[in-house]
Parts: sequence; C-alpha cells; structure tokens
Amino acid sequence: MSDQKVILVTGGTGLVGQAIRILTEKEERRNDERWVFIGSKDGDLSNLEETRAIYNKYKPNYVIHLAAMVGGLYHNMSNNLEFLRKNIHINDNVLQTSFEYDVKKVISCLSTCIFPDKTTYPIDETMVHNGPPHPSNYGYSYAKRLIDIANHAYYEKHKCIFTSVTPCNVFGPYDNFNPEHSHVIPGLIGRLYRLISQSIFIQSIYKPENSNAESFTVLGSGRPLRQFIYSYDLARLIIWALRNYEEVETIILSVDEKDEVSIKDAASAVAEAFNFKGNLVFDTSAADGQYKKTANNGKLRKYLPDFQFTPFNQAIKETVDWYIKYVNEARN
Ligand code: NAP
Ligand code: GFB
Repeated sequence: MSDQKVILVTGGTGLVGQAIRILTEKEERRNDERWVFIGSKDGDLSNLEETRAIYNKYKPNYVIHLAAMVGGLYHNMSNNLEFLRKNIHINDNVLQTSFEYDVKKVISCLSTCIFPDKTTYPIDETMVHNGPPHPSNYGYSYAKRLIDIANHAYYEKHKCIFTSVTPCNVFGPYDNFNPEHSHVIPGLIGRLYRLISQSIFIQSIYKPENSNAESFTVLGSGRPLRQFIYSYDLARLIIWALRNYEEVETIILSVDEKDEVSIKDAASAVAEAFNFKGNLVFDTSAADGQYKKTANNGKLRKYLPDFQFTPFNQAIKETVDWYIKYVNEARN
C-alpha cells in the first residue's frame, strides 16, 4: 500500500536486527509500517554504489542503521585498523545515501564502549568526545563517534533528523558465538556448551575418573564491570526511538547503574543456566579490557520512567536455552 512507511533496518540479520524483526512481526506490528531487514548478502554497505542500489530498491522513509563490523574485546584488540576503516565507510555511505534518498529519520547505533577511557562515572550523553577511548577498541570507537559528528553536520546543513542510540553491552538469541570474534556472553555460552558436550561424549565413551568438565576457564580476572541489556529490551527501545525520539543528540539505552555486574557474575549466571556444577577458573593472562564503562540512563528514564528490563539471569537462561536448541544454525 502506498501510504505505508518503509523502514529499512541495516544489520537486520544480526543480534539486534533479529530481535527487532521478531518484535515487529508480533507485538510491535503496525499496519502502516513495512519493515525491511537486510544483511551483507543484500549488498556491501562499505561500497557506495551497492548502498545506493539497496536504497533504490527499497526507497526507505526511515532507516535503523545497525550494520557494522562488530566484535568483542579480543577481536577489536587485534583489528583496530579494519574496525576503523570498514565502519567509517559503512557509516558514511548509509548517512549520505539516506540524505540523497530524502530519508525522514535515521537512527544509528553507537556504544557505551566508545566513551573516554579516563573519565568520571557514570558516563552520560554529554561526554562522548571528552577524551580518547580505551586503547583496546579505538578503531571501532572513533568510527562510531564520527556518526555523532556527522549527525550534527547533516542537521546543521540540511536539517536532517539523523540521530543515534547508545546501547551498553547487548546479548541474546542470534548473537555471534564465534569464540575469536564474540562478545563475552556468547563467548562464555559457546565455550561452556562445547566443554560440557565434549565431557558428556568422553564420559559416554571412556568414563574417566576426573572429567575435564569439572572446571571452566573464564578469560581475564573476572573483575571488570559491565551493564548488559537483553536484545529484545534494546529492540523495544529502538522501535520506540524510531517512532518517538526526535533529538539529534544520542540517547543511552542501558540498564540501570544498580544492575551493573562483574564478568565473574556473568560467568556464574551462564554456568547456572547450564546447570554446570564445576569450578570457574580465571585466566589472568588474557586481557581484561576496560575495567568499567558505567553509563547513566537518566535521559531514557525521563522519556520512559516505567520501562521494565528483563532480569539478567532470566535473559541469560533464555539465551542459553535458545543456543542449546539452535546450536547448529547459530553463528559459531
Ligand atoms: P552483529 O550481530 O554482528 O550483526 C552485524 C550486522 O551488520 C549483520 O546483519 C551483518 O550482516 C551486517 N553487516 C556487517 N558488515 C556489513 C556490510 N559491509 N554490509 C552490509 N551489512 C553488514 O551486530 P549486533 O551485535 O547486532 O550490533 C548491531 C549494532 O549495535 C551495531 O551497530 C553495533 O555496533 C551496535 N552495538 C552492539 C553491541 C553488542 O554488544 N553487540 C553493543 C553496543 C552497540 P551479515 O549478517 O550478513 O554479516
Ligand atoms: O564483551 P567483551 O568481549 O568486550 O567483554 P568489552 C570482554 C570482557 O569479558 C573482558 C571477559 O574483561 C574479558 O576478559 N571475558 C571472559 C571474555 N571470557 C570471555 C570470552 O569468552 N570472550 C570475551 N570476548 N570476553 C567491547 C568493545 O568491549 O564492548 C566492542 O571492545 C563493543 O567495541 C562491545 O563495543 C560492546 O565489553 O570489553
């Protein structure tokens, strides 16, 4: 129908994109909205001509821009140049093509990990550019910060409503579980699943006295602190932002400061979800990354004072159960 709003979701096949897809097919469905979810098979957004071809095909009125080269601490540490260049190209192509195709609103995605490493806490939206990011992911961070700079430049020159949201760490079904590239939660889930599976296999064949599944190695000290948001909660907030948020300034989409947990807490929650009774062992030879990036969600709370986040342990259990069910289709 011609009066439908076409909403293009770049990065639509990823962790956050899939959560938005599932919600907009059910409880967030609206008859006057047509949602289009694209991944790299639809076109390489780091290539301007391929980006234009996508916009020419779908002619979006709105864009939720999630597509990015994304990875955990260890992937970033060893690939800062690629994270910088790939994401600069993707972001510039999407914003420029959105302008050329007269897109009414673009919501891009920053991250709480791009804030200054040397800072006061909690961080808030005003602090994004107040100093260099943590050295482990400067490539990704500067590419993300340039989205915010570009958003303001498009508004100043053309009054475009190009804005962004700034999530904390995200996890959930459809995450990237590849052990070299993944973030901590999918990294823990994938590694513990393989450990238990191997142990069951070995026990069923050799019945060893001391199965090696009596201890599970967590990378780093376990001391760093993180705020984790369940992908479905973030998806709900991004859909809200598309429909209601009109500021060019970014808005932090994070759980409350009181819900910040340690990596050790997160590992314990994953072990509990697997009903794993073994010991957690901490490999302190592996980097810890940022100690913390505690974010204040006061601006979000002003808009949505009653928003309910899924309890962390429940979200972890749902994600583990999803992974066990779909391990063969998951991104390992
Ligand atoms: P993800 O699961 O890694 O998905 C990345 C998406 O981007 C995929 O759909 C991928 O397509 C697409 N993509 C990557 N390179 C592309 C290219 N050159 N051309 C076209 N599409 C491309 O990422 P995510 O975790 O959902 O993250 C979504 C957004 O949230 C990103 O902007 C990320 O920076 C941000 N964010 C994530 C976290 C987190 O903890 N995950 C935290 C804060 C912010 P394919 O599936 O075809 O590869
Ligand atoms: O999610 P993560 O990889 O990235 O978390 P960041 C890293 C923390 O989890 C470190 C510990 O303290 C690791 O020592 N950890 C424990 C593990 N076990 C594992 C594991 O199996 N895999 C991984 N990856 N970590 C990222 C940024 O920082 O935050 C990205 O580098 C991105 O750019 C993301 O923005 C949201 O939270 O440290």
